[in-house]
Amino acid sequence: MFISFEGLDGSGKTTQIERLHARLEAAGKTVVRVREPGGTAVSERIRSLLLDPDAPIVPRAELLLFSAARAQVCDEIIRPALRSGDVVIADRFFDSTTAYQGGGRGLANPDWLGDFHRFVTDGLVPDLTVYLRLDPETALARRRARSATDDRMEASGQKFFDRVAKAYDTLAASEPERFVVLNAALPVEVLAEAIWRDVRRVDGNLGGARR
Ligand code: T5A
Repeated sequence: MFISFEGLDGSGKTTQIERLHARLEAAGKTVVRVREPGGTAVSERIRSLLLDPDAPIVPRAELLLFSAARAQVCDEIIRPALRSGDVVIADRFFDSTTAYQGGGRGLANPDWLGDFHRFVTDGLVPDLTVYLRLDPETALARRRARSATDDRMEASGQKFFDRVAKAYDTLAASEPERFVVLNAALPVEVLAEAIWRDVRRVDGNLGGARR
């Protein structure tokens, strides 16, 4: 089973992934976690470039770099883990590129990006995508509470994040079978319960009802 988490910076993905990871392991599953960009030696190097506030990157190069990091983690980590029967949890996947580069940077329409993502991932699509929906102001406040400095993406400005949030909403509405949309302002444990219910619904072996 392949589960991805999506949402604005600071929406609570890491917090929820940690909880889901623990629950899945307690249920006897082997869990492989990846973060995007990252997860392999090459992808982590690309991550350093992409987040460095002192290295300007033009939007087309940005889209290609995020996608290059993804192609590597797909072949090196995600696909082998799925073949072994492990559960893979990804902190972001191609929906981030659609929302941030497609919506935020205004680079490409979703049709073009859909074909491009299929090429990059060689057809790999998450079974379930948890979208933690949070308004951009609250997301910013959470980031500020954690750190006073921005990485290169976080320094893109609030209008950028407004466009990203809008793109996520459009994306989630266009694929209601794959996306679960949750209000990320709810308490951590309430969200964790809701995510666990959805994961069990998709994976009948965990004791939930399949949809
Ligand atoms: N990017 C990425 C692209 O532009 N294109 C792409 O294709 C890809 C893959 C990655 C950056 O790259 C961009 C998106 C990003 O800008 P990153 O460092 O990996 O950068 O950043 P994020 O994935 O956004 O991770 P963050 O750590 O910033 O945010 P999280 O993981 O969503 O949030 P989390 O869990 O760390 O929580 C943030 C704070 O909120 C609190 C937590 O305690 C923490 O302090 N919190 C809550 N508070 C109240 N209520 C809740 N329910 C809470 N849940 C968490």
